[in-house]
Amino acid sequence: MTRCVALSGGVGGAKLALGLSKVLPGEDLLVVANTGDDFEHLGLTICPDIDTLLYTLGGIANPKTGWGRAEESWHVLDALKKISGEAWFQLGDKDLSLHMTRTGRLASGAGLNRVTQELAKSLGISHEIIPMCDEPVRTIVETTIGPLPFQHYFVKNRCEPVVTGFQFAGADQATPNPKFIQALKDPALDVVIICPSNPFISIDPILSLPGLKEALALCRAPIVAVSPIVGGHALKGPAAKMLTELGLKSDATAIADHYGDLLDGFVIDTKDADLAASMETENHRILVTNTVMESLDDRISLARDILSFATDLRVAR
Ligand code: FO1
Repeated sequence: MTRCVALSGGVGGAKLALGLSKVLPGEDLLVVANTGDDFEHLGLTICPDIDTLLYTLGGIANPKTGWGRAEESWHVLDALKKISGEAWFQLGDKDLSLHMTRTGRLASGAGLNRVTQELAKSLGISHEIIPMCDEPVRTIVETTIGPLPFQHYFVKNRCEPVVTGFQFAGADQATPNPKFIQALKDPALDVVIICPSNPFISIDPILSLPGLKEALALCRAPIVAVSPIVGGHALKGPAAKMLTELGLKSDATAIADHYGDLLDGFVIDTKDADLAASMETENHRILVTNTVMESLDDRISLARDILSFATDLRVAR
């Protein structure tokens, strides 16, 4: 029975998901991956956040980048540079084997959820990682130079264009993963954790699925988000830059405001302890702890802190 549902984007979310996987048995953790970053590239379906979670929980992630595989080789990419020059998105040889397998299975009619379970099994992962839905949802970043498909904004343009908004193409036609909805309805669920992922591009695509916000509002377990902003800066990626470009304050408060009433609890870093008093309300409790996950021990101790915070929130209800 699932006791913890974690909503995750890529690298930051996967760090916490790994910590949770070290303290919870397989049947007690369900990790829901954002698929808004997915795209078709070189004829392959690439699902970066699912893959970052698979590689991280499978113990084979590239420790430097957080995405892609450790001990990777780049023969195909080198050959591609000579043939077509289409090498802006770095796909390693080992990583390619996963994209090829997924694309083949999708072409033969298997859904993304099923394919993800098959890939997780092949990597020996005992915790469940599921895509937010089977249908394609594609994040479009609206910028002052026009709308950009997510990976064109993120990788090709190195997050440089000024952001004005976001669209999640296909979200209104998608059905949230039934496992996800079932877990939210489970009376034994202890907590929903929104990982320290970018709220605009990693979590909002999940929240944009039909009926999802309502399902979260009806969920009896506390909903706890972890700030991806520490000391006014994003630990990784463009979250702080996006906040500023959208005219918002670049601090943890803006993240809590973004999620608003959805949250029962919010986790901020010790560096931001001075923000806690002004953020805490009766319905919205604050946990101050170390959220910077450099080591495996950091990931595990943050996971434990959040689970014990969730227990307090349940008792206080
Ligand atoms: N991120 C980059 O910044 N540059 C890349 O070339 C790149 C390649 C890549 C390949 C496979 C994969 O699963 C992820 C990859 N990422 C790359 C990361 C990814 O694009 C982003 O981190 C996520 O979409 C944001 O969560």
